[in-house]
Amino acid sequence: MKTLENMTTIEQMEEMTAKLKEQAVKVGAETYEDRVKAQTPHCKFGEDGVCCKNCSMGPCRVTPKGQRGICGADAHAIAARNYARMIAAGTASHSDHAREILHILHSTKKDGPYQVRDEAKLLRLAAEWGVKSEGRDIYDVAHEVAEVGLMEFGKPFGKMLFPKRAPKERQECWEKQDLWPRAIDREIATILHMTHMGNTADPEALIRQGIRTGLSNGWGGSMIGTEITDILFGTPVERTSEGNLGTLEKEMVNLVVHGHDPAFSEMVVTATELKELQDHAKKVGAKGINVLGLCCTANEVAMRHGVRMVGNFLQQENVILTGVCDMMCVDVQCIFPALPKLAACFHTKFVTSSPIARIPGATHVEFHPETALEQAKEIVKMAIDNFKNRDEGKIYIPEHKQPAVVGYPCEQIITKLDGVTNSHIDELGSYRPAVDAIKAGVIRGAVGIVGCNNPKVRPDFSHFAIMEELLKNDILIVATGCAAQLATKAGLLNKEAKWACGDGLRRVCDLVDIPPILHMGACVDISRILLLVAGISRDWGVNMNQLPIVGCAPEWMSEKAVSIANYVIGSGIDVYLGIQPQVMGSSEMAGWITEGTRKITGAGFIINTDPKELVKSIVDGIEAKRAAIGI
Ligand code: SF4
Ligand code: MSK
Repeated sequence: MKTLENMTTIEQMEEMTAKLKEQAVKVGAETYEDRVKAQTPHCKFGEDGVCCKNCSMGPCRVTPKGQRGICGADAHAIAARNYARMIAAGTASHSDHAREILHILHSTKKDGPYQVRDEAKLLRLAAEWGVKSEGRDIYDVAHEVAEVGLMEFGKPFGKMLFPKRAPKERQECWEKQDLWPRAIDREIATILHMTHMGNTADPEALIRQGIRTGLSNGWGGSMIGTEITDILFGTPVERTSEGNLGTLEKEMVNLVVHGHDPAFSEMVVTATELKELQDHAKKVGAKGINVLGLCCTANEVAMRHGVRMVGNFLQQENVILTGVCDMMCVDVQCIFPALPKLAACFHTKFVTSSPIARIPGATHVEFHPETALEQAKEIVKMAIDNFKNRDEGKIYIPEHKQPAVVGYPCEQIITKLDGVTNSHIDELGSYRPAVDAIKAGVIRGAVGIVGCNNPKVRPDFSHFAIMEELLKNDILIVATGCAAQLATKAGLLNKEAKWACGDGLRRVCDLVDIPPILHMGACVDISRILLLVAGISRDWGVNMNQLPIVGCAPEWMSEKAVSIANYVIGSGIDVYLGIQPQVMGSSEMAGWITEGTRKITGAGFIINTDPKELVKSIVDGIEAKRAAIGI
């Protein structure tokens, strides 16, 4: 069995970053570390959430001398409004990504650039949404399913469909508390309306609308994004990959796809496999084309193709600093606007592909579904042609890379459990073996570790410290986003990593043949975690808010994360945060997010910026939940 020595430590990752920083200094390039210094200390008003510029009488900020803005809004109203707007923006981002994917489904045709790959999933969704499929062409069904999905954004009457997938108790909570989302765009617009000057100043009302909007993301936009992506590109299955900067190859054309929406990156991956382009790469002197993923696009293409994952959020600049990134092609979200300027210090071609993420200095190739494959071919050719422009004097590729096993959507988890005891009792399958293991205490519980990196804490350190401690305590981890990628980089996302587990979890990993951290995908795939917890609740007969299962975002940074955190607590699952939300200038808001929401949904935030203390509170929280249900 491999041991600690086989993994890549945080210190080794930091050494790698320091060497790449030397590259930056050599070429006179600025990196995020320089900008962090320039921005430190952060504005205290912003950090506390007590500045407002919602109208031009302001900006107003709460100070000992001025306790209210010009309109009379106090710290509580201002912090609550700012927080709600973060939820609206996060929900819009995830959900608009889903809307684009629905349009792709609507454009599918036999022999078209996009086709239906998972027909069974499409037919299940059609049945769930009341779309007739018998005797119909699969593409007619796909188009009608896409139309129903698109209506989830703006239907004028009724309420959203996917929340019906939740257990009965959760649905009753949402009904009773008036949290059942009506339509995604409507919930977002309601927040913007409520927070316009001269409207809501009551934190409770904003907290409630924030949760409802979050739910329209988790049990709406994100879930739609995940389902439709599976229908279009296939539901992922367990497969191997690799991760970290050592996956860049000196002798190959390195093409990095970065962002979130897999529609274009899927086509880029397809194009790199074409013989004509492989031959072209050889003609320019390369051994082939090495396509790699960054951030959540990496998770998407790794899960479906085994494409290697070059890094997570705070590694995006490092990739260019190696001097061997021939092209970085981005879609949407989490892309530093600093990248084109950095790319210009090297030979890297930086290409944007979406009207949603336009960045000065980039080459813009606007992606259209009808011509996607042709455009992808053009992009890959551009990357190949850039291979010759590398500057030998600017190359440094860190050696670190780790093998990983990825691709555990709910369906794959059930299949793995079926391998132990045949528990496939109905079409949905069952999590009973997992429930039995938790009940018996072999596994104490489970934690979904998700989210970004944030330079406010030592990058990746919190993820790692928390993962290491949870595994030791026999707590299974499911991971998505950049947290999953830290696990990849460290070497925790492979089956040999069972050395890191306590005896109980190690036995389960052996028996089920899984790594101790299950890679469930990208940020939108946190919706898979919701369905996993809902399924366990159904099979166990214990409410979601009583299960020894919690969420954790140790290094979160984005507005999407605030939306996610709200749909997770809206689903009755506690969320442990390693970064403070920007509301602490209001004692009322601090109380609402940690305690107040418990009266509404049965869950809240636990915040601690010290990873050691945070993980202790997670373990204690799981044990307290076990005790409360008598196990
Ligand atoms: Fe100031 Fe009120 Fe305008 Fe905000 S809405 S900027 S607190 S006057
Ligand atoms: S990419 S949202 S930095 S997880 Fe999804 Fe990573 Fe956070 Fe972006």
